[in-house]
Amino acid sequence: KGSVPMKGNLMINYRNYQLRKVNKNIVNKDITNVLVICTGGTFCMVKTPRGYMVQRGLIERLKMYHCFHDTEYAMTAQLKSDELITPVTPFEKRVKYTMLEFEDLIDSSNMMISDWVKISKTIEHNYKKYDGFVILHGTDTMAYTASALSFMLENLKKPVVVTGSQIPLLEMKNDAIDNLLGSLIVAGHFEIPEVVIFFSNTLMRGNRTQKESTTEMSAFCSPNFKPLGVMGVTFEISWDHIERSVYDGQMVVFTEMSNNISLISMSPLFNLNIIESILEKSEGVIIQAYGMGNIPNKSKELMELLRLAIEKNVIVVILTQCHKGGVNDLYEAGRSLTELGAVLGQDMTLECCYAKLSYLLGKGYSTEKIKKMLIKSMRGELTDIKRDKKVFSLKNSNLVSAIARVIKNEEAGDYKQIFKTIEPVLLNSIAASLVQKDTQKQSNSQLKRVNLDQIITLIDINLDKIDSTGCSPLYHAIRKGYSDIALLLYFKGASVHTLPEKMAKLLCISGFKGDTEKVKLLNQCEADIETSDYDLRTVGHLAAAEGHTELLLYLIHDTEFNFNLKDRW
Ligand code: ASN
Repeated sequence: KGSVPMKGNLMINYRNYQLRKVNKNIVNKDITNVLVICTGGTFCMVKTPRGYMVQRGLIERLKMYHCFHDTEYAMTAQLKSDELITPVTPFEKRVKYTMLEFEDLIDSSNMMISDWVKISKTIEHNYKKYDGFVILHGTDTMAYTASALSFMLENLKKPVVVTGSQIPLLEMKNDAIDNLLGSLIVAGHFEIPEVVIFFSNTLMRGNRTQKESTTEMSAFCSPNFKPLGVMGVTFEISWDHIERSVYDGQMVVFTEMSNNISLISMSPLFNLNIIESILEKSEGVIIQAYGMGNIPNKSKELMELLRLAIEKNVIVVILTQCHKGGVNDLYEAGRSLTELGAVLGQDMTLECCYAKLSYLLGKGYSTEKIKKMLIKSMRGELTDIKRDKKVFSLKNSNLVSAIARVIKNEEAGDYKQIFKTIEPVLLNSIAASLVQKDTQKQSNSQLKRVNLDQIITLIDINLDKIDSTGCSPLYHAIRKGYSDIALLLYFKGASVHTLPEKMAKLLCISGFKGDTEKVKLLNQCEADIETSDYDLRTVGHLAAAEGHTELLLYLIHDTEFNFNLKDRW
């Protein structure tokens, strides 16, 4: 064994490992299937004496462009009349797409709940047949639709890409071609189980977007969340930020959205009579407050109106008028409102807040449940910094400012030592308050899980921090068999990082011992379970050699394990 060129082998293995990891997110087919649902918008408009108006017949227009339809290839491919096929994409595939043009195309300013229902039902109806979906939509209400769909399409596992254009396809110079082509590439290639907007070469989480420009080609922004991808010569996607549903079940569509929601945009000209009637008639009220979430709290009348409304179970959500950032209760002028029972909408966009409230009210949940869900991220729509002050206050803690001071002054190499010192303190504080709060006996691992969950939400830990041995926290949790901690980390977005030789060792020992649970955990957390050791042996080899039937059956039935991998001998 000593003569085996270990390093070389490992490098090859590592390269394969990386490659496989990347490919995991790309649809594994030569021709992928996409459904394009055309709802209208400038994309399919023409100039008329009465201004721009929608016009049907998009499929025939698209057929004129080689980039949208490879006529030569299409002749051999026996396509249906509503099907088109692209030339070979940069990812060496072709995207075959069906064009479903709605009977009544609309300027998206006419978009209503019934249209969202129509779009989502169409997706549900065709869900199994296609790898991804593109929705052609006007830009005016695109951010609303993308936000709404992100909630309505529950348990989504396929990409839904919403796009449109600022200039019609029919005009000589336009942004329609690039936007649709990019969207077809996203929907046809990538396993992004989210509702996204692709516009002006940028891929954004739909419920984080806003239309920011009436005239520029880059009409959309994502003020509080970085784009998920940028298309240049290459297509860079931030895979770590892709939101994935944690449930295994089927995609289901929720359609009972509520429209009993109003907006009060605070201004020094506020009118108590108008505010009173809004509060009286709505189930949910969004207050677009000043700055960090402040309102004119010196007005006793205004505060009394709000207090009464909240008492009557009206859901009051506070957002900011600022273009960036979220709200909090740093100022008394804002805190007076949360003390009455209003909810901080964190860094949600207005469009998304409407959609989320509409969804939660439509579900008919209790006021308490709606308030709880509003501050939690359900589809990656807000930055989830849960600050449960009763359990542990970071704000009031001298400890934290002391740590901050130390970290500022220390060399990077001392971080490890600092973390070693503060970790037990954090754990103990949280554990102590939990025990006080809940005298029921909890199992050790349950306590650990809760603690870790709280620590992760309390402080901004980089979950993928690699230690000096090359491993991430998730790897250590799996190695030690803490399945609850491992799954928690995984669902919070952590990845399994380690050196390939360590991964191979862990897998091979598990194979040797027949430790099915560990292999399952590794697979669940998306580790590459085919990683092999220096003899090119895998968990499959070891499980077979030691006669561990349960593990083998798991590998055969529940994973895509490649049993054709050959070892050196
Ligand atoms: N008014 C158009 C729409 O929203 C604007 C556009 O698509 N650029 O349908």
